[in-house]
Amino acid sequence: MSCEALKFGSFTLKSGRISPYFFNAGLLSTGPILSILSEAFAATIVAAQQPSSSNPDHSTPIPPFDVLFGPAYKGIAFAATTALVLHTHYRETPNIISSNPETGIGFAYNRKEIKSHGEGGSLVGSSVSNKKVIILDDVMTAGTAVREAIDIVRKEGGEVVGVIQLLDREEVGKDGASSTVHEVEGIIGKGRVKSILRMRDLIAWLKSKGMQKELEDMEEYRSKYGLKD
Ligand code: OMP
Repeated sequence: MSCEALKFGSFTLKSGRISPYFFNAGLLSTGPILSILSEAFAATIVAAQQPSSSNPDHSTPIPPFDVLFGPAYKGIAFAATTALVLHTHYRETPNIISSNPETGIGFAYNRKEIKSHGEGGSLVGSSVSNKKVIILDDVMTAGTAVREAIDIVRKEGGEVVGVIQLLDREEVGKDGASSTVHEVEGIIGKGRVKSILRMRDLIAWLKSKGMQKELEDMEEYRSKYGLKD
C-alpha cells in the first residue's frame, strides 16, 4: 500500500468482474521493492522444486528448468531480476534449479507487437525452443492472461513446467466450477502453479490493520468469486 500498488474502491477487471480491490504490480517499481520481489520469486521456485515428501497432495515438484518467461509488460522485470537472483544466490544448487549448470537460467519475454525487421520474431531473450520454462506473472484472476502466456511459450516450442504468480486472487476460473489454479494445473500439471501472495494473505493483513470496511467488501466479493474447491 505504501507505493499504492494495492488499492481499494470499485474496479472492473479484465474478466468483467467488479472487484473492491486492485493490485497494480506496475507500481512495484523501485530497486528495494524489486529486490524483495525477485528474492520471493526465486525462493518460491526453489521451494516448489523440493521432493514431494514435503508436498502433502503428492503433486510433482517443478523439475530443473532452463528459462524464465515474463509476459509483457509487467512480467519482464520479474523474469530478468529473478534470473539474476537465481544466479547470485542459488547457483550452488544447480541440479535443483537449472537443467544446464553451465549456462544457468535464461530469461525471455514477448513483444506485444511482432517485429518484421532486425532480428524479427515475437520473443526476446533466451530461446525457449525445446526448453523447460517457468512463467513468472503478476496477478491471476480468471486465468486468461496466464493461458495466453502458456500458449506463447508452447507456440515457440517450449515446455511450461511451472507458473509462479505474484498474487493469486484465489478465484474461480472462467467456467465458474473450479478454481483458476485447478484449471491451469489441468493444462500444465498438478502442483505446478504457485503463488507468492494469495487473497487470504491480503485478508489476514486487513484484519491485522483493523480495516473493517475493506474487509467486509473483500469477504462479499470472495463469497461471489472466491474459490470453491
Ligand atoms: P485474468 O486474465 O482474468 O487471470 O486476470 C489477470 C490480469 O488482470 C493480470 O495479468 C492483470 O493484467 C489484470 N489484473 C491486475 O493487474 N490486478 C488485479 O488485481 C486484477 C486484474 C484483473 O483484471 O483481473
